[in-house]
Amino acid sequence: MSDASSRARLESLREQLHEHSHRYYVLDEPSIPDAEYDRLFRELQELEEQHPEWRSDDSPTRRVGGAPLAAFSQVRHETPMLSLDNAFSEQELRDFDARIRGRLESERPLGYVCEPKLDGIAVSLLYVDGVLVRGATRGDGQTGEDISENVRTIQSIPLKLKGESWPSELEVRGEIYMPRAGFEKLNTEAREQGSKTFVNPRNAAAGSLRQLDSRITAKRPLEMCCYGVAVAGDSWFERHSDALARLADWGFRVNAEMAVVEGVDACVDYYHRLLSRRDHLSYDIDGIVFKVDDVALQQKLGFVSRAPRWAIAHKFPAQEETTVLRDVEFQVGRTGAVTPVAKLKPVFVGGVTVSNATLHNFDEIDRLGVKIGDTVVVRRAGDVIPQIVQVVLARREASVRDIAVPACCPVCNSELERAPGEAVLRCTGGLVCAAQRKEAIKHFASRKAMDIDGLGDKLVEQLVDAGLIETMADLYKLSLDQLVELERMGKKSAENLLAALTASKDTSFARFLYALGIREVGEATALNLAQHFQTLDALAEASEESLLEVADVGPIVASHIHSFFASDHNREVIRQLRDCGVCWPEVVSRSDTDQPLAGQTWVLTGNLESMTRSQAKEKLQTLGAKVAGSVSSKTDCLAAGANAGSKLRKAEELGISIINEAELLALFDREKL
Ligand code: 5U1
Repeated sequence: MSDASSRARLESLREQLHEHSHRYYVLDEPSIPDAEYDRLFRELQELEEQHPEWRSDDSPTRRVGGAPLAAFSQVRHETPMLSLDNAFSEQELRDFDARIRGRLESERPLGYVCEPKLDGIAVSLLYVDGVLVRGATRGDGQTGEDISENVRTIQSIPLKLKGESWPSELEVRGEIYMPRAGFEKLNTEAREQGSKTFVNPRNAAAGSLRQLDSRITAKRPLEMCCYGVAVAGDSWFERHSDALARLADWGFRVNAEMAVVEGVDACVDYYHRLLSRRDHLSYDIDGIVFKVDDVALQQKLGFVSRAPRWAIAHKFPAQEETTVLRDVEFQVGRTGAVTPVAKLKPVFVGGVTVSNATLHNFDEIDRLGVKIGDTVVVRRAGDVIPQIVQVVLARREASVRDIAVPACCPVCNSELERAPGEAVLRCTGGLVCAAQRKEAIKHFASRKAMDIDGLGDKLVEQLVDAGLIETMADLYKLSLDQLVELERMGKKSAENLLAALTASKDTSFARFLYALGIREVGEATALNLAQHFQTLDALAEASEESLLEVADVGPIVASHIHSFFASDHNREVIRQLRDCGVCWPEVVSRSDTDQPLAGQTWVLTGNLESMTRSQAKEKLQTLGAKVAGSVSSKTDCLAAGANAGSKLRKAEELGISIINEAELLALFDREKL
């Protein structure tokens, strides 16, 4: 290739990769497979290696990070990075609105932009002639640190602006944050490797940005959401909401929850709406920022000290609080894992009162260095169970005592063992251990397993404690006379339970396998095993080698499955279950090419009359579909039952295919499911 055509190819590759990154990381709408992206990326890397003179700071190859720096240099912010005043109650928010309307001598309700306040690190990005030239931390608002190398590695930050018309010098402000899922994954890996965990996503984001080696930052799941611009000279925007819309046009991620409202009552409504959804967002927020939308009014209002008069952050209840660790109890799970559970002085955190928190395992206790009597920081965010994330050593008193590792199972006194390389202590009692029996039966009865309506955790404990059941098979031998003897059990409830037990006997092979509670066999693996072996006998006789042929099954899972079926006790329980009438239809074999929905993502919503949602999910999975919980541009089809709500509306907005229950049933019929 001539130099001219190599150069043209290089420019084209850069353009294509910028476009695909934007689609993938900002719009969540990838248009090519990952493998194709990787191929283009490698081609660009090779061209840049052949022509080092063509390397450039705005090339997508810069996202992998570069040589470590000795130190960060200081950056002076031309326009200071302001902070925000806070409102801690609805009244304080109303006072803010009344105050500024008074200053503006306005009787009419003001237009506000409402934005979630992300719990991350505030940064400023400088673009000159559309190219990112500098990224800086907020620092003290006047001077920050130059973290350009690190921000370049964050895929949702454009290295070049999209479109044509932007100010020749543009400063963009926003928050760099770590989504919760990425944070949990990072901490799980750190725990497995015995390295230090981060206290919360904000600290993880800060720690990742503070790296002098940008190759480390490049491996961290960071994102940026933009909330403002600073442009010298002419006024570019009449409204803050226009600025946000332009930022999106130029390729930045702005928060999808952003809304423009009129008046303080609407702000209060927005606050409550988002507070109720806080746990379901994929990132931490610590409140809502309300900003006067009209830029001319913002200018009239001006600033007081270092905060604008035209904006306020209405804070949410804290997700971290301090409390006292009163004691530690040990819970034995279904697989015998002994989990230390912190008993806390009750504390209001993340919107609920928390009195228990997980300590994960004994390595975690060592890592935290926590003792009974310590003051600790508890975090509760999202769907994750409350955790102790830090000890407040400054408040440690002389009376604290060590947490003793139990010498034997706290429930059945069997020996405890620790497998090489595992942080978890396990009870060796197997089904001798009442705790393991109870947990195994709870799992067996649960919704995604045998779905035994009315058989909740408390009732399982009651049945085991009363000596009425020892194994899951015993459930199907219960009589009305036995049940009505139980405390708080009336005749009607007992009859309902017996009917639910009978109904649960008609199941699917995959559900039954999942219900057995074999270690590491989740729903998806159970489905793969059922498809692969088709019969229980074939699976029970399978060698570890043949188990490895199943998708998702590695050596550890294969060994768990093999030893499960090697146990006489387990075989006997399965025999009894089948004798009691547990059965399933024959499994129809489907090769990958035989899966009509392979590669598709489906979402189920609304009430289905002819089957439960989890039955529908299983059938869709059998046909090769991935079944997701929410509608996005990646959804291929929404199956909507009666009374479908927001998911149906979103699918309609996005122009996604929608089918009703009758059409779903027709699909299953056609596919003989
Ligand atoms: N969403 C959002 N967060 N946040 C933080 N907007 C926003 N605006 C800020 C800050 C500090 O400051 C401007 C109002 C100056």
